[in-house]
Amino acid sequence: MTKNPKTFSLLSIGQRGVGKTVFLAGSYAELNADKPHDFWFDCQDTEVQTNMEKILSHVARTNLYPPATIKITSFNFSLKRDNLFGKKTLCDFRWWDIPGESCDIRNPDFQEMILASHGCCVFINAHSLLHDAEYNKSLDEVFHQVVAIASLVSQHRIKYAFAIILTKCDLLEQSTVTQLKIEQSLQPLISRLDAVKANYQKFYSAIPIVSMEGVAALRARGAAEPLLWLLAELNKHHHFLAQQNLANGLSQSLFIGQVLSPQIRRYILVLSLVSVSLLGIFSSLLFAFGFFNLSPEQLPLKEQSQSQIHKSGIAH
Ligand SMILES: Nc1nc2c(ncn2[C@@H]2O[C@H](COP(=O)(O)OP(=O)(O)O)[C@@H](O)[C@H]2O)c(=O)[nH]1
Ligand SMILES: [Mg+2]
Repeated sequence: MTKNPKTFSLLSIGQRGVGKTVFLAGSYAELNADKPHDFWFDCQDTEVQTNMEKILSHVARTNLYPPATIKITSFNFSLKRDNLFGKKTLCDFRWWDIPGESCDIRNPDFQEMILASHGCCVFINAHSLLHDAEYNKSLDEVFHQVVAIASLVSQHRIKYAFAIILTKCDLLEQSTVTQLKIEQSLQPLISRLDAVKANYQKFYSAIPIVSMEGVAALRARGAAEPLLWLLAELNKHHHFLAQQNLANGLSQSLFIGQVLSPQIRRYILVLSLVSVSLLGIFSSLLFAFGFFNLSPEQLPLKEQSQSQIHKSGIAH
């Protein structure tokens, strides 16, 4: 057993219905499947565990996705690993599923959550991204929030990681053209993340319901990949730093040795968001005039494979 495994807080950003609960249930189902697995999640909270089991049995019974009424608002896990010497806790993590409407940077609770976090899952509905103009408009706000956090992180050299999770990819036709369209739609976010050298990775999530021998289940192959990647990144970077979240990273970089009051920390956060929004408007204009258009050869086609996760910190 590892003494004092690290605890990471993960923020999730994404509107209601984007697929956060299904993603969590899929990740849980994948890592807790019957077959022996290198890693698995242990719930520290019996209520959460009951809800997870409720979701999975709902799928098995009805062949349908869980209703929105089964909510997982906070999820405390331990990531465990089996090796020759027995079971080992690699790290603990706290996940907050924030309702879409609360993901507003003017909301003080949301500001506190951002400041207490070590990493972030950004959920984007891939199907709506390609087929729904209204959804695309609403994504501007999400992009601004993510870029604002990334700018703050980069200005203050705080270790932080973003998993950008494109949900419902099983609803899309699998083709290079589809992938190019996704890449193109995400370009306003990606180019700004690149500009501030953010540590991010894109993941294509597909968690359909499939029936095998008459029993329905979430097909969750690869579902846990984003969480494993995030935790591997955080584990790697926070090796020598005890529990550095965004808030104490800010305090350290701005006022060495001084503790920032919550109001000042929030003020810095809001200030950063406002400046990023202005920049966002400016870059949207550049897009509108075609300055950033990519040719197909410039677009990355392959994303990180599972094997890279094992090469990174967590597999050790
Ligand atoms: N086909 C498909 N549908 C999905 C997937 N993930 C979510 N959905 C659909 O999206 C709905 C909302 O998902 P949910 O996880 O409850 O959204 P949340 O509000 O972000 O927690 C579900 O009821 C499903 O109908 C997926 O991977 N594939
Ligand atoms: Mg939900």
